[in-house]
Parts: sequence; structure tokens; C-alpha cells
Amino acid sequence: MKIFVLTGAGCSAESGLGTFRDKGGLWARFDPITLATPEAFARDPDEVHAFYNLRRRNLLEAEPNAAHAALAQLQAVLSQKNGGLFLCTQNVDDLHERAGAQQVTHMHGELRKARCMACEVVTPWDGDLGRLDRCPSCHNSGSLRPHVVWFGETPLSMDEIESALHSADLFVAIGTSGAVYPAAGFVSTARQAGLQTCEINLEASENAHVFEERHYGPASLTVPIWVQNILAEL
Ligand code: BJW
Repeated sequence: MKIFVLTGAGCSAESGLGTFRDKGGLWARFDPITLATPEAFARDPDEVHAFYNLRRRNLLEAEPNAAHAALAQLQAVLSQKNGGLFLCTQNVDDLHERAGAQQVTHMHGELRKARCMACEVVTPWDGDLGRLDRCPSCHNSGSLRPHVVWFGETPLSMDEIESALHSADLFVAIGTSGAVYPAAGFVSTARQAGLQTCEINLEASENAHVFEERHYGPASLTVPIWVQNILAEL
């Protein structure tokens, strides 16, 4: 069996990383949606760096939860059974990798990396990032930005994602609101391509009606149960 899993912020919520439409905690200081744009970065790079620096620090202290662990387990089992799990995440955290996932496609980039707008080289970056930091590759100062995809920018690895979507048997969306494209359109593409579709979320997402199968509850509980059911069917 080949499964395409799309994860969103809800998958990491119980690891302590806020979702985009969560108004509490970390997010009280910032409006994530208005900051996630190239225009915001051009207008006020210090504010945008502060937002991502806070999230990077938070991420370094976070741990994967049972949903990340269950997906890593399913990926390992399917890879040995002539199938596979293509794990596509909108999340910029690395909790899938830290739970043991061997393949993760980060369509919206990665928080623990910086990208140079002068030479385009992407560098691992765990500390705070600021306007005066120098690119380790071209040594330019003032050209580093978080390696994330903002509104109006092209998501990463789209060819690989399209191809994986068309070769899967089942499409599963976990903890995503279905509000941001192109990811929100994957379920329609999947249905047109004849895949089975399943939504796992705390509550019904904006495009819940498009999914044939739905499971609601916290990801740390619903994902391991769903994974055990898939494993039992193999
Ligand atoms: C739980 C839970 C628990 C909670 N357990 N569940 C008009 C119409 C259509 C499209 C457009 C339009 N105008 C503009 C566009 C395009 C635009 C877009 O979609 N805008 C919409 C707002 C309308 N998209 C873009 O600009 C994208 N680029 C693009 O389209 O380029 C053209 C192109 C397309 C295709 C090929 C080639 C080119 C880029 C989008 C970039 C998004 N970037 C961000 C920031 C990334 C960096 C960062 O992290 O800061 O990505 S925005 C933000 O939203 C982030 C997320 O990855 C993304 C999705 O959010 P997500 O994951 O769904 O989180 P939430 O908070 O929305 O939802 C959480 C869910 O979890 C909820 O459902 C909860 O119920 C659930 N939950 N706790 C289970 N414990």
C-alpha cells in the first residue's frame, strides 16, 4: 500500500508548537498570518526575525509526540512491505525527523535553516538570525532570511509532491485547516486521481466534506489508533 500523508500545525500542537489560528501563548505577541509574507520581511525584517527566532528557540525545546512517532513507525513498516509512506509536511519544524521518519518533504521550508537571498545557499541555523548576520557561503551581510515559504512564494518540491500524489493509493491529511493552497487542494487532486481520502483533525477542517473518511480528536490519540488499524490490515 502506498500512502501520501500531509501534516499541518495540528500534528505538532501537542508538542507545544502553536498552530496558525491559535490565538493563545506564543502567538499573542505576533500575528503569524500577516508576518508570513515577503512584504512584511521587506518592511520590518527585525520584527519578522524576532517572530522566527522565538519559534526556533521554542522548537529546540520541543519533543515529537505520539503522532510523529506513529507515522515514523508506519513509514518504516510500509517501506519493508513493498509499499511506502510519502510524508509531506507544511510544518517548518523537524519533529517528524526527530521521531525517526526517514523521508520528510518540507513544502513550506525548515525553521532550523537560513537561506541567503544573494547566493541562494541554504545553511543549517539553530541560533537567532538577524539582519547583520553573514552568509557562511558568500560572506554577504544582511542577505540571510529564514528558509521558509511565505504567502505569494512557490512551495518547495512541488514536482516530487505531484508525482507522489498520483502514485499513492490513500491520501491522509492530519492537523491542517485546509485554508492554505496549494496544500488545501491536494485532497481534490487525490480524489480526481482515484485515491481514497481520509482526514484526521481535532475538528472538521474547512474542506472536511471532500474527504471520504474522517477521524476527530487530538492527533496524539487519533493518529496512533489509525496507524494500528492500517498495520492490522497489511
Ligand atoms: C489539531 C490539533 C490537535 C489543532 N490534533 N489537530 C485565493 C484563493 C486560493 C489561493 C490563494 C488565494 N489568494 C492567495 C492564494 C495563495 C496562497 C493561499 O493559499 N492563501 C490563502 C490564505 C487563501 N498560497 C500561497 O501563497 C502559497 N504559494 C502559492 O500558492 O504559490 C503558487 C504556486 C502554487 C502551486 C505550485 C506553484 C506555485 C504559499 C503558502 C505559504 C504558506 N506559508 C505558511 C508560513 C510558513 C512559514 C511559517 O511556519 O511561519 O505556512 S502560512 C501557514 O499556513 C504555514 C502553514 O504551513 C500553513 C497551513 O497552516 P496549517 O498547518 O493548516 O495550520 P492551521 O493553524 O491553519 O490549522 C491547524 C489545524 O490543526 C486546525 O484544523 C486544527 O483544528 C487542527 N488542530 N490542534 C489534531 N491537537
